[in-house]
Amino acid sequence: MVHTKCRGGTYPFSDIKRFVFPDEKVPWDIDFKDYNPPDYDSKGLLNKPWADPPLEDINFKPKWNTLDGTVNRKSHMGRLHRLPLNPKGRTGIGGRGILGKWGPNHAADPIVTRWKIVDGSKQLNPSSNLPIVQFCAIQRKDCGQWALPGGMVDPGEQVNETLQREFLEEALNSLETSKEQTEKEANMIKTFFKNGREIYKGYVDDPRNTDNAWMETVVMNFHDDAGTVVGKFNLRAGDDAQNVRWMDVDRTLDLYASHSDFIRIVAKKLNAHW
Ligand code: RP5
Ligand code: MG
Ligand code: MG
Repeated sequence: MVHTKCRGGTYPFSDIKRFVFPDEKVPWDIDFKDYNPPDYDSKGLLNKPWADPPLEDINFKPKWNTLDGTVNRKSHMGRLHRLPLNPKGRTGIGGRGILGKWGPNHAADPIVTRWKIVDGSKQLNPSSNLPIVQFCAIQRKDCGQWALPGGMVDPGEQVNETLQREFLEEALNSLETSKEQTEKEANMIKTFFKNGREIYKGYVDDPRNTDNAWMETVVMNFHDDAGTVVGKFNLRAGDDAQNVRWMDVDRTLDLYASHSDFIRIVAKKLNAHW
């Protein structure tokens, strides 16, 4: 499948228009002499501790394809070239836009699920006769779209730590909750997140992607089969999330970036309605 969400229209938080071209011109190995995308490297990234310097900075000597200090510059998608090139092809914009790292920007996405229960019984979809699964969805502050409560892997952080931290921040507002309450919830999440299933690892079709910088993620499913653990939590939106709720899963879901594709895999694996 070609990426679509990082093509066309105006680049997020800018007035820069992406170069527009048809699907068949996406792969780099298709000749496209007239390809002339604008370059954009957000000024907001200058001197940010979490962002790379501009590529022209002579002191910037990134080690691609390896763990460069605490920064993971290995792509899940294979080896990078000298100047990192989007592994899925052209996006209509060069530079790194508003993404902090040249090349892969690593994130992690937890899909926390429970069965839809009404009056004590599992709800089946009348057409498929399969049980309806619900997942914990957040509404992003940056674009208003519903999404998974995921986030960037901090330098030196393990992916399983990111999954727990982001869930606590975005779905349980740990940054603005009392220390005692957060400690209690963090401990429960730590135990609950021990049993996860890997759903996906790789490229994300994110609207912030460019020809030289893109999102990658590791997606894990944590399923509360009895609905007695996280399924009972009082969800509270926090950090990059303006809203949080349990959302019914079916094929009409229209989520941020590639998140609906990840949910479809979970629905199939749980033998739930899609
Ligand atoms: C998406 O952006 C990932 O799948 C993840 O959900 C998210 C990470 O970025 P922030 O939420 O930190 O903006 O590509
Ligand atoms: Mg976050
Ligand atoms: Mg986030």
